[in-house]
Amino acid sequence: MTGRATARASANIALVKYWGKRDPQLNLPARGSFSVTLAGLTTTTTVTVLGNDGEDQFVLNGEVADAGVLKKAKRVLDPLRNRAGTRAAFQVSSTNDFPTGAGLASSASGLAALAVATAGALGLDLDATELSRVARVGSGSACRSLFGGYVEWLAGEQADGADSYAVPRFDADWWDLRVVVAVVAPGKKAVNSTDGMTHTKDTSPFHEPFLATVDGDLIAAKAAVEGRDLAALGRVAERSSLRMHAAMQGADPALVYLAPESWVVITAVRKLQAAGVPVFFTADAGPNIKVFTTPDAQETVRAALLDLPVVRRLVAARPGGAAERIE
Ligand code: 2P0
Repeated sequence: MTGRATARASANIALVKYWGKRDPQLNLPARGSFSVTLAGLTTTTTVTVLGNDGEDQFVLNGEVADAGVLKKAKRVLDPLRNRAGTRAAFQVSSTNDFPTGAGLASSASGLAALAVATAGALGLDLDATELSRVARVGSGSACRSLFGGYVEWLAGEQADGADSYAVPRFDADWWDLRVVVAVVAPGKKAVNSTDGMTHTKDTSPFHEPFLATVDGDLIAAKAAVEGRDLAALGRVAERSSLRMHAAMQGADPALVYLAPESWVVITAVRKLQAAGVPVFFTADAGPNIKVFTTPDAQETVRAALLDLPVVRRLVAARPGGAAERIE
């Protein structure tokens, strides 16, 4: 059996955060989450089915990938190999066009592109929902990158994960928001998300209270996007992010992803809000701050952020499309 396919997928940023699993093996989340897929920040992946049963090879950005990357990739490759009824090894070549160190998770776009390309190379005819389930096992947030625009990941209840996949709620052009990532501290994060979630669940007395807020935030966030209400979406996104960080910081030992520089940016965003500028922030498992605004206010927001000595650079993004096979 031989075959080859190339796919492309974009990163996403959660407006209602995923932080906690009901099943770490299958990446089944404790609650749902809601994100926007970003145009431009993409991973392009080519998968070739090798005609033997040797080892999988994975080249990431032109270099042989480390064991951690291969381990995550196998969580996508192995189930698809089984479904196709083959023992053939894969050669994978994956390239991120991300600005490095922007704190935009490449695992989401990476595992989503890998799922689409591998299914294509094997000749498996899987729809986007099925590919979303497959990508989820590689990295939870990757299931959201199968779709464009504003996307909800359903937590589901079933033990096998059949009902835990992403659903597109609004197209990218429903609401033309702008995203400005304020890069304050490039570099690899100290604790990866998988370990951070486990540690938070095991030791933070604030984890359950955080989870208890998620279902209500999902309803509020979808209503805000439906009404194109930036102030309402900002309220949900900011509280979801800060409550997630409160849960992390309640872990023992504490998990602190935000830096002093992060708070300088957050304070500047609050100042803009007080001056009537339509803008809000969110932060993930790292110190960089993602700032959302409107096309009209984008220049005002960019100028204010560039004025801050802690900001090393800005990365611009906007809502984008679904993962797709390109070859
Ligand atoms: C999110 N994050 O909703 C949250 C907010 C980071 C903070 O999803 O263990 O790389 O592979 O399922 O998907 C990052 O976690 O973790 C993430 P795994 P993943 O975007």
